[in-house]
Amino acid sequence: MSPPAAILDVAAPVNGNGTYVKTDMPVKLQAKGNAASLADMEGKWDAFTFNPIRESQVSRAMTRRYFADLDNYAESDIVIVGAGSCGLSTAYMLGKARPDLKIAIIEAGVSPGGGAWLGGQLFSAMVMRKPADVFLAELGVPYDDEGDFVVVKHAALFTSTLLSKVLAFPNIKLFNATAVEDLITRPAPTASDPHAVRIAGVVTNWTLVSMHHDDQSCMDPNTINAPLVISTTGHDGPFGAFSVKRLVSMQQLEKLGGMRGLDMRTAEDAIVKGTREVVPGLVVGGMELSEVDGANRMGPTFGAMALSGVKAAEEALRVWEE
Ligand code: 48N
Repeated sequence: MSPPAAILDVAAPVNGNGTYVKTDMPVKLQAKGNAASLADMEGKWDAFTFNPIRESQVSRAMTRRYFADLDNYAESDIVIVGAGSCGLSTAYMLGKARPDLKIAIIEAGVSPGGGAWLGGQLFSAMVMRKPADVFLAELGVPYDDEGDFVVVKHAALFTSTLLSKVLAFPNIKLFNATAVEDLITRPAPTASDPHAVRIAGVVTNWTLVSMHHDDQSCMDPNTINAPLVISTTGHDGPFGAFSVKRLVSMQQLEKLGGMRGLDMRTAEDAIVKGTREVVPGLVVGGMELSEVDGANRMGPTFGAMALSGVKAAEEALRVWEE
């Protein structure tokens, strides 16, 4: 079969209702609006070509958006620190409840999701104890019902579904590969503590920069002002329990509670029930909270992360509406 004629530089024919009209003329795949179907590529790869581009267009397409977001979210309504299962669950609940609020998520890792890409060790399935199945149903994540608990066939199915829904909210911006390396504070003296503060935002830097302050000097950070910060930075990893440890080092908390040994039945109730505003302007949820109250850890079960996120969002809106 002779190769089809070179792709003609014509727009794909579109009929009156905007759908592609299939022709036997090989057409260049145009941008959105009159894109040909995938079927039009079948068997025509020899003549296939992408639309033209100049490298600077790619650079500008990325940088214009990123710097517009940095400008827009420099003043955020709520900042969520940590895009693990708790932080993402919090973001989902807030994004759904308050589309009017500007919500910035700061995630130190390049890939958000924290510890929720595997069920435990290197096993894929994710266990959630009831009633956390209600959150899975809200997201439309299928699971096997095992009575008192449910099992998602792969943890990545939960995390990717949750992440995609969070990122789809127009009022939520994820800044990944970006670490919170300090908290913005304002004096908020009380009768018992003249040095008490209110949290008023976060101090950020590229994560790789944050990890090299010991061997490179004067790499100053950026900032995001926000009247409310929700910290869900987990209990492990290079920055684990970040905000709680920073509160201790700035004498806003007396000491770390110290996460206790594994006890699923104790840990999950404690984390969900304990999710709260720990100091004015800072709500702590997920496993970071175990470093406040000394809660047990629960190991490879994630219902508490999801429902701590649900409660963190509720706490945040309570504080917001005070
Ligand atoms: O998944 P994590 O670590 O935290 P959670 O609380 O969302 O979920 C915890 C859960 O995965 C468990 O640990 C399970 C249930 N096991 C319990 C157990 O007993 O072992 O996510 C925290 C996220 C991570 O993605 C970090 O990269 C990020 O927070 N992070 C930060 N992001 C920005 N700035 C920081 N300073 C920072 N610190 C951590």
